[in-house]
Amino acid sequence: MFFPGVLGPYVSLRHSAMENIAIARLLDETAALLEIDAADPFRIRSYRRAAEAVEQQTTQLAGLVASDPKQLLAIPGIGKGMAANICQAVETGTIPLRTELLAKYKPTMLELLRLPGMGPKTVALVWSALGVCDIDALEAAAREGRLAGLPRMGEKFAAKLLKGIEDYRRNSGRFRIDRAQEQAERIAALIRAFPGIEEITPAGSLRRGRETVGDLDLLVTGPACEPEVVAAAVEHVATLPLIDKLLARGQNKVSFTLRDNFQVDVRLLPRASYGAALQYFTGSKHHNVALRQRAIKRGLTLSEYALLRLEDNAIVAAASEEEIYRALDLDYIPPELRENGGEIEAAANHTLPKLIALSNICGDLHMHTEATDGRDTIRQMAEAAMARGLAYIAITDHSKNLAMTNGLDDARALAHVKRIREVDKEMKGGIRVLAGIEVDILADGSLDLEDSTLAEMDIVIASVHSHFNQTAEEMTARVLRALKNPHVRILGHPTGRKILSREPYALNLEQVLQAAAALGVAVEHNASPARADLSDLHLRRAREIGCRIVVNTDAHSTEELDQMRYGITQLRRAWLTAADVLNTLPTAEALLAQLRPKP
Ligand code: DGT
Ligand code: CA
Ligand code: CA
Ligand code: ZN
Repeated sequence: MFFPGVLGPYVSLRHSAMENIAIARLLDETAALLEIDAADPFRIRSYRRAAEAVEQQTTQLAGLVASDPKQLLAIPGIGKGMAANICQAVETGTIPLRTELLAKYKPTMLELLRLPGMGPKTVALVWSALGVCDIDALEAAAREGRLAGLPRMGEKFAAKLLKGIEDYRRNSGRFRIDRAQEQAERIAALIRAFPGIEEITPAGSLRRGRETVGDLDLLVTGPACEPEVVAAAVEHVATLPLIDKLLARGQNKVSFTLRDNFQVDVRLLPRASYGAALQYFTGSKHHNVALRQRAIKRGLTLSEYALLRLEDNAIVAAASEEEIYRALDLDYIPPELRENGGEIEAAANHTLPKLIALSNICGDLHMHTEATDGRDTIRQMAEAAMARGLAYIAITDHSKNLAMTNGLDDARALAHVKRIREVDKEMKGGIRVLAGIEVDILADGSLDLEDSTLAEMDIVIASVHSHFNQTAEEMTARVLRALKNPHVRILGHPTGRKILSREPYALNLEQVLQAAAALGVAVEHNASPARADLSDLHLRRAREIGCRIVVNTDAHSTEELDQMRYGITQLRRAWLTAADVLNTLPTAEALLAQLRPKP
């Protein structure tokens, strides 16, 4: 059974031609092979984007290819070249570029790029020298000492790689919050096509703002409770075009996976019990256990359907979370706090903090431009930040030690400051553009640029980008030495971790935070979902110690300025308020006055 207007007449093609999901898989595989081939990132992205656009289509593209291929161009993200690729895919079962690249590489090699120390060149090398093309084979080669014969792949490299493989395996099956968020938005857009849907809300770990998400829980509600309508809605969800494998399908629940094995659980609920369901499925499990115990003490029982009175099963609250918390004599607890970390006690005592919100942020002090590894110009970054309502930004490109980013030497850094000051004038007060630098902390803790250069900057962020293998003593001494340089005003991404791909470097963070607080150096929370550096616990500790805290996007393009939202989520998980974060101050002057004074 299917519904006219939802799946339309193309359903019949499913048996005779290539499905959208298969076309998407070919495009995505081509993107993977291009990545191994170290191709232009924009080209790689165009294939990825095309794959996403294709799998999102509700009409089967094979039909269009047969009848009117020009219509492919109407799909956002599909240009002439991509349309030709889609036609080839439908007609021949492959894409010429993919075939060409498959002569050199295997798609499984993409996974190897996720491991520490494995760039495209190294991946290509272990393939050509040892025939290694997947993680199991690479692990065996490292264990058996077979990597030792290859350049720059000695014992130390093998040990680090084996540790990296272990971390990777432990993390696999989890997805970064930004990926989960993007998938949630795409799926919600498709579900919304069904008439009568009112709300689609992510629950679970995504709603709580965890750094990674195991599976996506989506709650869907509408006014109708008639069984036929619910059944039709379930059918709509169970036949969404981007479903790879349908795992389960019940009366009001559909579970499936996407192409990358990401699992999605969709639950359809009547409006009357939406609040109870949202509360239940947002979790966390530990928060819910504690909440249920509180209910029982009050003669109530809490389930995913309602908060009921035990004695007569009368409904006390069900439609909204607010009324459920209120009925339990609690202030409303924001999802980010629901980890059973003292939030229930605080809600009972009316001492929950007023958490920071995105709208409190007035500035962003860490971003890159085309001068180094960013994509856009100073002017474009300034305009984009202004459009997002910011009052000030700092342009902070890399220094020369990061050669692969085309980092700035002293002369280029000074010329860059000049250009930043020009753009600041061009913006005519619409937004303040501060001159800054993200200067590398070298292996010995000295900085990568002359003090006289740093003296020209409004904002100096010092960051570690190399020699991650130092011992905790070396690394701690290194960072402490950098903080002592009086020009340093912010410590960038303090632990160096990358979510799901790189552990923090060995570092006595407690000592570093203490020193930063004493010296008046602000510590950054890096909002990039790839970093989320500091963690929520570290941020709580930083506040306790009395560190000044800033939250920055580290944007490498105008769009990445939107990453601020993930940073705010993390700050909220750390119980921080607007007053705890410096770049909530309304003007650049107010902010600069709170940073370590310039020497
Ligand atoms: P994840 O998916 O590993 O990132 O973490 P969550 O928190 O999204 O966990 P998930 O998807 O297993 O379940 C979503 C929420 O549903 C969870 O936070 C609390 C609630 N829940 C699910 N199963 C149970 C259960 O067996 N007991 C309790 N108390 N709550 C549950
Ligand atoms: Ca989940
Ligand atoms: Ca789940
Ligand atoms: Zn950095």
